Amino acid sequence: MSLTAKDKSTVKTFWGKIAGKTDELGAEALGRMLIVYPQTKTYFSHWADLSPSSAQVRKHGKTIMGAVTDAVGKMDDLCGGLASLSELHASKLRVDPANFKFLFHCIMVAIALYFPGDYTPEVQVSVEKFFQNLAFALSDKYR
Ligand code: HNI
Repeated sequence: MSLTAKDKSTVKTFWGKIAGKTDELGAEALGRMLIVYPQTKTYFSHWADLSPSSAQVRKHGKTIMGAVTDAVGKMDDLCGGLASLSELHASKLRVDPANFKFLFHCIMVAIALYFPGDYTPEVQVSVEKFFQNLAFALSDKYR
């Protein structure tokens, strides 16, 4: 399902609202993913501590949300814009793309917890479509 002009503007406006909190949202989301979907821990077995308060988890959560924010600016060509990140996850990190939706689910839970008033059903529809397109783009180089 491709993003309409309305979806793009809704996501951009919403991202503007949450801009000051994206580091925290990323940390919350990654910490949750590692607990709620424990099979995802295998990819981070080289880290000393996988608990939500761990410095590595918090730092990487921030990195991931930084990449998501970057993707908000690339909504007109997500596959092109995320090609090298997709290549990295496919060839080097070898992350099963099924895991992308687990992380996106946790990011949405974090957003709903931190921004209950702003995360209306209308915003959720567009954000979910954006994440579906993002997961598709991140899976593009798996071949
Ligand atoms: Ni992901 C590294 C972005 C989902 C496992 N990941 C990165 C980096 C970015 C990134 C950015 C840093 C790249 C670099 O060093 O150049 N990852 C994203 C995004 C998503 C995502 C935008 C989707 C929302 N990654 C996932 C998922 C897993 C995952 C779902 C596994 C369950 N990523 C990794 C691992 C690394 C990684 C492992 C390397 C981490 C490290 O530091 O060792």
